[in-house]
Amino acid sequence: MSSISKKYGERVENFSNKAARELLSLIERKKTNLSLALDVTTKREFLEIADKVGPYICLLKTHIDILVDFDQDLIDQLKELRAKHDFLIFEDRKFADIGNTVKYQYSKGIYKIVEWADITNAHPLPGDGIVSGLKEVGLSLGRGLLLLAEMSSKGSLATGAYTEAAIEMARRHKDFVIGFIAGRKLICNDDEDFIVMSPGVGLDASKDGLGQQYKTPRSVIFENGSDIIIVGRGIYGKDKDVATEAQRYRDAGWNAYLERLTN
Ligand code: BMP
Repeated sequence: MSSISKKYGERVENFSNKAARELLSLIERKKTNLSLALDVTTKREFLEIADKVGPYICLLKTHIDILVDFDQDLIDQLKELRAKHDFLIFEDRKFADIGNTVKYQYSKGIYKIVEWADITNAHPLPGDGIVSGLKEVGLSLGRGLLLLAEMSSKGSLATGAYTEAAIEMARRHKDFVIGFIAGRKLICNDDEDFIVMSPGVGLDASKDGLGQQYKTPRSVIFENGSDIIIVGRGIYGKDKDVATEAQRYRDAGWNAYLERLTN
């Protein structure tokens, strides 16, 4: 049976990677395929929103380098929220350099991403070395990697042969590459499984002023067969009650998945 008609929990056995197994189990147990893209720039806002939205998400997606007052205490508190609300952490670092460099960017510097992020991502652009470099530091800690096979922004060059090459790269590193950033299910074979996460999801807007393009949760999960919706400003935009909006996206994402299972 293709993963498209399987329950999240039934797919755990398709993965050897610890982060992938934990994520699929968590989605099944918590009944949410919503990931929050928490793009705010102060520690106070970051922790406040994470605490309010935590109950409704499977994955908290960070851009740790946009925080103006980043410190180790932020990471300690983020880990506490991770345990309190039962979610995993995805640092959307979009690595894009040679293997030797990304290895250090992943594990050293100020952020030491590999120490706290269950999942991170990379552009396949530099070739297989980028995956090998990240794998050297991440795999033994049980981390997982997503490849950016497509992007949600207008005019993205990640299409066609590039997307196909990203799929082939993932196949060569199945122990560490757990899936893709893409707008749709990319592989529908019965015998291989990758987790697809889709950004560019919104219920109220179709675009922002800077090239972002939005689809609805139903279009992404039910029509396109993706697994996780990534939502940012749709949840914490101006005048929004973040917990109410998070529940709205959680319900929309989960109902679209249930609709897919029964069709
Ligand atoms: P928003 O829902 O506010 O548009 O945020 C989308 C988030 O997903 C941002 O953090 C952005 O960096 C990320 N993202 C994206 O929008 N498109 C992509 O193709 C890949 C991304 O990581």
